[in-house]
Amino acid sequence: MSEFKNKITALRKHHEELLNRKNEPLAWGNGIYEKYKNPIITAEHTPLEWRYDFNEQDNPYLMQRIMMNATLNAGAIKWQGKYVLVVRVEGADRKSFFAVAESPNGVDNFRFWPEPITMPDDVVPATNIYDMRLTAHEDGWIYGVFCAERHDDTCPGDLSAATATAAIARTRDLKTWERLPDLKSKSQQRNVVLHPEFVNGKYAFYTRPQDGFIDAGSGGGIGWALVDDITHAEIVDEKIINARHYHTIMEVKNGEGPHPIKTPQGWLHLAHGVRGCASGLRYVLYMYMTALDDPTRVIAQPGGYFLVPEGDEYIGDVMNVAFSNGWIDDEDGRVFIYYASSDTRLHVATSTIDRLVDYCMNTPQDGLTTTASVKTIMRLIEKNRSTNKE
Ligand code: BGC
Ligand code: BMA
Repeated sequence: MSEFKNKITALRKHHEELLNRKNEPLAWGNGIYEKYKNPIITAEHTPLEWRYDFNEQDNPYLMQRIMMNATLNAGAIKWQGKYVLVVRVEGADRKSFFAVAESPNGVDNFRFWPEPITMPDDVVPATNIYDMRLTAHEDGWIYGVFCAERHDDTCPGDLSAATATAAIARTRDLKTWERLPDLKSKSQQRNVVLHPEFVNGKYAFYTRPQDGFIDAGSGGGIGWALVDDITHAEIVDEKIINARHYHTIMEVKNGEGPHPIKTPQGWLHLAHGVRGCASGLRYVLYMYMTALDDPTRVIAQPGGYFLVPEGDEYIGDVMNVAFSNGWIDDEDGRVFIYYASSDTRLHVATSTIDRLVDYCMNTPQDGLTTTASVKTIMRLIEKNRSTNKE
């Protein structure tokens, strides 16, 4: 065999080993969920056909012709018995695109489908698209709501001026997507999520109004809006359902993660919170619950964060970021939480509906001051004192 062929064989073997690598839960977590030893999808998981030209004449050095930079912020869905992610893949050119990867068990053996998604453009094409939330809606379609980013041409001199808009597409097979007009809104929008059920006969969106491209500013928090016609979606009335507070993990920004999971006790929500610090922004995940009869009424708000970057997770393109826009609630009550670390790679954490509801209902709320936090700790110490006496 030629040297070139040998190189290809070795490359494919190395890639297969990565794809087939077993994952295992880490011991000694917080009891709320298990994190895992390996990330589930990295840029190295992307198919070799996307990156290498395998023609010896054209690529004698067997170079990567197209490099992949990161795999992050995936939408998730259980689909035909498989754990399926619509991954945000980012190339070396900083353009994100969507690609489907599936696993037989949700924690390892993720494999990309052979081709990335070709997402049709809206009337005004976007420069970049990312962070898809998947919703199998009761109307029968699977929707993907994602951020479409364009240069802000009202600032011609500023190359970094941009606008964020919620884009909407739908599919029945995750392969062919029908693009609907972008969500019309008075403000810019990122982190928009479609609720899976009709509410008062209307489509319901979690929103995140923002003053500018980066700044949530007076946007207030996670919003909610009802929409009559998904094919011409427009926010008319928007109310804030999960507000931000001073000196919390979500002082600067927050945003809905994936759509909430329905449980007998209420809707379970996963969201991200952002605070500023000397080293930049810190993105962490938090949870809350809302009432079954009114998904906008918060019934539980555990204080502080739920999941943060740890160890190697801190390091990456955008340091100190844990971000999630996908989870799967399985038939047996298990929950697979897909999160990305530092905008670089994807991980899974596993829990159950029962544990997550317990976490939401029984974790003390944030009292918003040191005095309140110490009181909360003292109450637990007292409780343990009397328990230990029994
Ligand atoms: C990036 C996103 C980021 C956003 C706001 C975009 O250009 O692609 O990952 O969330 O800017 O910082
Ligand atoms: C946000 C998100 C994500 C990203 C995060 C950190 O605004 O929409 O795309 O993970 O910033 O860069």
